[in-house]
Amino acid sequence: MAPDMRQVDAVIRERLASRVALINQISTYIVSAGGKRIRPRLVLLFAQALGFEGPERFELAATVEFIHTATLLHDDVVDESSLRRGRATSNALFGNAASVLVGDFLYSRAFQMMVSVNRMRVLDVLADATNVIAEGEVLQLMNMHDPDITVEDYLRVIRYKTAKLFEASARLGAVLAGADAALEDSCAAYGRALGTAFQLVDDLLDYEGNSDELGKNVGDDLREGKPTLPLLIAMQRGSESDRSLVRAAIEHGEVQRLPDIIALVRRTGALDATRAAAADEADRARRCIESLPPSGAREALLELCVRAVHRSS
Ligand code: GRG
Repeated sequence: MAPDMRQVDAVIRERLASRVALINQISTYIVSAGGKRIRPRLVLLFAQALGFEGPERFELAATVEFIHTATLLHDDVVDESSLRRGRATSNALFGNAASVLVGDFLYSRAFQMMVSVNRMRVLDVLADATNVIAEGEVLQLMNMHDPDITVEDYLRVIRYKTAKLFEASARLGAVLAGADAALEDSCAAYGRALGTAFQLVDDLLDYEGNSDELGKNVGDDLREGKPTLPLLIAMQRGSESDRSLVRAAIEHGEVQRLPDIIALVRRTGALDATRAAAADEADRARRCIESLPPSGAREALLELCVRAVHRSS
């Protein structure tokens, strides 16, 4: 994929340009820090798997990366995060106002780019996706500091805030290739399941991971009182005193209890159970693309299912 990803990077660089110096400075800062570029890969791989080779694939791959980057800029402000992609966050360096506004620039530039592709279905998919992502963030805000949310409530948040953009990216590859509705839906279902697996692992790495490898601070979810699956499972499986510990940590964001909570999510098998849930989602994703014709792109999509579950960054 390397040559294709270079083309995407070229579109990203070209489309970052603004007449306003601070926009160039901040957007280049965050984009040049890299990132895994998973969402653009999904656009390219589905387009390729279904035989589409037009240049619109690069434009849309860059578009979903811009939307992703805009959400990261906004999310780091909302979460008051200080580390992202191994560097100080944009909000830590340039302030909240500049970060939010440059996020707005990237988000609206993404809309200019999707319009340039001149297909109503593309607008439909991305307008819907960005709206759902915003709903996911607001739902998450409503769940903050609430230890009584259900696993279904949690899954709804991650399907909206994370899996939706994976779903849209996969669907766009199919849209470009002119796939029929059933095939488009299978590609989208792959993206949704992969994105869910990806966020489940994100949430377990917040307890199990290493800040250097992850490029962001571990323990941030606990500091914010986010009731993620490892904590929900630890409460289900733990003793009365374990439950009290987790409830208090979620209610008050008690990050000083992080070592105890890490020990607890390990001892109760909550981290293993979260990874098993991610593996189930990855299996679901795999099944969605079984009927695609064999190709290098299909192999790469299958490989992504393995990597989403076993990643450490
Ligand atoms: C601007 C549409 C819009 C919405 C704003 C703040 C917000 C509403 C949404 C945030 C959604 C969000 C950040 C979800 C988490 C997604 C996630 C797992 C991010 C990390 O993705 P990686 O690991 O990042 O792919 P890299 O750095 O590799 O690109």
